[in-house]
Amino acid sequence: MKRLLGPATAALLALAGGLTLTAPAAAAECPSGHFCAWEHADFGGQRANWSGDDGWWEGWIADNDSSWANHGISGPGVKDYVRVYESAWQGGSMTICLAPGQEAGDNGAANDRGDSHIWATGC
Ligand SMILES: [Ca+2]
Ligand SMILES: [Ca+2]
Repeated sequence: MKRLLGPATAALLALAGGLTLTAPAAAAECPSGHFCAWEHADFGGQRANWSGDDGWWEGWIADNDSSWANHGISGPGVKDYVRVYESAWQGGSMTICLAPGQEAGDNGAANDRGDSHIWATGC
């Protein structure tokens, strides 16, 4: 029964009903253990997801990231925060940093700027 009530179902309901996607907490569909970034705000459009670091995002998501979710798994000494940077290989400024479990449906300062990210022990 649990599977029937998953995020895919919610997304279908939202599409079918024309409901707003004003999201409650933990609304983003992002695999456990992954950092996800979407090309549009509110977790819309194509999604990129990574379980590890990436110093050079693919072209379609680089400078096109508009919402983010950190579904990393926490634990003692685990790098469970995600830092996103404006240039490749953690160059330039940090555009956004997500705590474990944190989701951001939009962020004006970080919008369409990310080029790389690393997992870290803090922001
Ligand atoms: Ca975008
Ligand atoms: Ca950039």
